[in-house]
Amino acid sequence: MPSRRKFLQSTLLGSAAVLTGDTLWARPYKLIEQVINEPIVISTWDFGKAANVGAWEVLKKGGRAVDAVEAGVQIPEADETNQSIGYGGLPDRDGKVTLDACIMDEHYNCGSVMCLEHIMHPISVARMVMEKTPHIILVGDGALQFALANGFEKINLLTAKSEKDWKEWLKTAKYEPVKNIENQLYDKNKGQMPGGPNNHDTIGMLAMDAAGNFGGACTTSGMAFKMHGRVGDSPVIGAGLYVDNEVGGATATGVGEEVIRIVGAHLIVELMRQGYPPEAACKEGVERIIKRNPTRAKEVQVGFLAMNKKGQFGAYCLQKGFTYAVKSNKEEKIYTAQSIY
Ligand code: SD4
Repeated sequence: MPSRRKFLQSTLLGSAAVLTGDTLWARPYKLIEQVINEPIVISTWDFGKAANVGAWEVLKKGGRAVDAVEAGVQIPEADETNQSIGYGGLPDRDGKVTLDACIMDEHYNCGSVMCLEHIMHPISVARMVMEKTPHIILVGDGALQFALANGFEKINLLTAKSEKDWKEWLKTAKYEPVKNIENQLYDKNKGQMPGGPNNHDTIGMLAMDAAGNFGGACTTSGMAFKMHGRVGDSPVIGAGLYVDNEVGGATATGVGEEVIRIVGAHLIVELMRQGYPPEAACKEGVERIIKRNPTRAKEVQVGFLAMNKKGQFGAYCLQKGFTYAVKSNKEEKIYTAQSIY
């Protein structure tokens, strides 16, 4: 008599179901089968447009996706007018600018730095952790010592503007992240930051190169005026960023605590593995956050961005206002993500 396992294997083989050990996983969506090798880069927020240009320089020459994302996110890291990433980022409540970043390549290699001070390009330190150490994560002083030992320059990341904003914040010292702009100096009446409307958040970037391989990077100064030592989702592999070269990649922006709880980026990649289109996978991630705490979900912003191996991309967020930038041979565009609220 055929065993139960053999019976299931023979009857379900044609219906895109797989048998793993004794567990049967039925896939409700069509699997991604065709891979189109066209380079493309996508990244969070409207400032992602300039970052994508940096990545495209690598992609258009047939370079690797991981090189492209590193080069791309270095642009906002060095931009002192961007107060949520790298140099010029808003400090923690003690006045220290602490940076978080991570990177992944097409072989599940990953590197991350957390709470790193004094270094302009945390993404490149994360890459060095990935390539030159037996580890994945270095934090705080250990990360700084590693960076300095490898030739990175020690600089002051706190610009006069960010110091002024921090001193202003100290007058009330209220930690109340504002939706879309996790900065307590956002002027709700004017609808903009004191420094202008473009002070958004973290950059998460995903690229597919001409060989069809994926890379991803995520870098941030984290939530403005956070507790010293606080680390968000951005440098946490699987939360702020995940790349699986069989499936695609995902990245997150917004209040990191909510993203970590559901291991957001990994969840979205796994949903795409099951056949969810990128936008549907991102929506499912956002709904998971709502399910956990509907009241909290109304108060904060979280946005997810994802791309699959076909080069299809999509995003979803809790609150209106999350934008993302796309660059490929076909288009260079900023999209507004759909939102729940
Ligand atoms: C963090 N996710 O540190 C980052 C910050 C961010 O929108 O993306 N804010 O939690």
